[in-house]
Amino acid sequence: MTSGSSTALRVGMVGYAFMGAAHSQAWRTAPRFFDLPLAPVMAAVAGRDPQRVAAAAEKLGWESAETDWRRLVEREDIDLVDICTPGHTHAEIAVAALEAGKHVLCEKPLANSVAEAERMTAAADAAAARGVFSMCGFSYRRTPALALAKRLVDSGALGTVRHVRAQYLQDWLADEDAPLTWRLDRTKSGSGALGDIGAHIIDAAQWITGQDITGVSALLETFVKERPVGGDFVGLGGAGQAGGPKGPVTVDDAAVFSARLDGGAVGVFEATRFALGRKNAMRLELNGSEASLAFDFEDMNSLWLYDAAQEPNAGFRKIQVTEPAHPYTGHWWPVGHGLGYEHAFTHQVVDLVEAIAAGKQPAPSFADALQVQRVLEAVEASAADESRWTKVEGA
Ligand code: SOE
Repeated sequence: MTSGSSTALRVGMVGYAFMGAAHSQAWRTAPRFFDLPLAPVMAAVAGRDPQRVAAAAEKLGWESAETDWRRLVEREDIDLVDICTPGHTHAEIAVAALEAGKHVLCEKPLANSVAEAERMTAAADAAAARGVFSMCGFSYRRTPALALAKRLVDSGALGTVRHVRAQYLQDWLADEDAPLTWRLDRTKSGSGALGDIGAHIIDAAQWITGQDITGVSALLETFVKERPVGGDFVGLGGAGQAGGPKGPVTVDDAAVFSARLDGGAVGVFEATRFALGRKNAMRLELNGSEASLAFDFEDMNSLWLYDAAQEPNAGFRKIQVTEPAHPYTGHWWPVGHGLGYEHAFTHQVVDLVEAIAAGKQPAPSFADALQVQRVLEAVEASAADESRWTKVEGA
């Protein structure tokens, strides 16, 4: 289905804000550091505002701009649609793109409800049977230290995993005057900290342990119930107009839950954008019968390992995940120079392009992301009645 050069993969991206910039960087950089079997071409970016999308195309390096995502889906020269828009638009764009024969990369969380995610998964499964593939952008899977953690767990180094301790802590909403952006509007984002960053730790925990969450006991809290409408939008929050009009926050500010996993592990999960001083502390600690692992994204080039047999008295050992033997790192800078936030997005593109070229389903599939969506929904159901243990649908 590729047009133009036989090895080209022509990409159309929808949305060009924070995630759009991260994905643009990935599409541009991946072929410069990795030998890819198909050559990504940054063919078009779509957004509603003509001036802003044209400026974004220029700045981020896209060949053309469209003011309606439907044009990307219709364009015969587009092979893959990359969805970087708020959650409420994912299902419609993804299903239309897959039905039009385009591969799809869709930002997380996959959708705003299980029903939407099921529809997307059905479209993805039907498309995969025709050689058209889809992936959900749980980018942290491609952080070298977490990919190494997965490798270690798969090798049996931890033995049986018994405890999962997962946190995702940020602080960009701690200012009560931060403006009411789409991430605080349930009709657009689906949920708050839970879906935005909790989804990442749910996916990481399930993927690394190979165990699915089967039930949860949860609570959600919204600390700041109203926020300024308008104001200077900077980064993810920025300064709202104190004293000006306010609107309701309709999502959670913090999500906390305990969980059972189907391999026998128990888990504790916490997601908040109110943890002052924590900028992007995506943390995971696993305790197995033979060893423990610990990771904190704020020190993302390190993975901590405690092996009970080898180092009973030495405590945790730091693995500097910057060596050529480690996942992805050998393609970058000489030993020890380290990587950053954006590299996981580049690795995501690499893995996606390789899977498409090989005619294989990339991971995480929409079905994997649907399982995360089911956990999100179970957390909300449990939190609605805090005393209730809630089984994850299908578990
Ligand atoms: C905001 O909390 C955010 O940008 C998330 O939406 C991303 O998925 C995460 O990678 C960084 O934080």
